[in-house]
Amino acid sequence: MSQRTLVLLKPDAVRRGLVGEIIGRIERKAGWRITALELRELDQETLEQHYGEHRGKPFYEPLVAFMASGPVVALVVEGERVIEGVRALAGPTDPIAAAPGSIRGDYGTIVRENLIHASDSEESAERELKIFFPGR
Ligand SMILES: Nc1nc2c(ncn2[C@@H]2O[C@H](COP(=O)(O)OP(=O)(O)O)[C@@H](O)[C@H]2O)c(=O)[nH]1
Ligand SMILES: [Mg+2]
Repeated sequence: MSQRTLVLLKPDAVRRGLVGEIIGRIERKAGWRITALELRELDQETLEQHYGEHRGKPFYEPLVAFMASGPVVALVVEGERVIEGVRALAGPTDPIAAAPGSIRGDYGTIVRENLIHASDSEESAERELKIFFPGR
């Protein structure tokens, strides 16, 4: 089942020079393709749309501030079961709980600064792709 997913390499990944490392892991999965890629700074409106489900939670405001603290790399990745697959490569939200071998497990320690966003379902992917790559 070929799918499309939205991936964001968060400002910590860009600042720490981990973009190549993380994209390399995605590229090496057989048959997956990067079909869009852009370095960009996210404005407040984009972040409010993207993280709308978390509005009101205690981590929401600092999360939005962090995501606006520097450029991110936004990617569209296509391929077999790529939504589930990139989530598996990323690991769970808390990098300390994430298994070694996953991106968050290998490089993260702080829950907020967990390096990567990846759509969590087909519905989320469709919604998020419209926000970041409208008309694609
Ligand atoms: N500080 C803090 N940040 C959180 C917490 N939960 C989530 N976040 C941040 O908010 C992002 C979005 O949360 P969520 O959608 O639940 O996690 P994800 O889908 O694994 O990225 C996470 O990737 C973290 O950067 C939390 O309990 N504390
Ligand atoms: Mg999420």
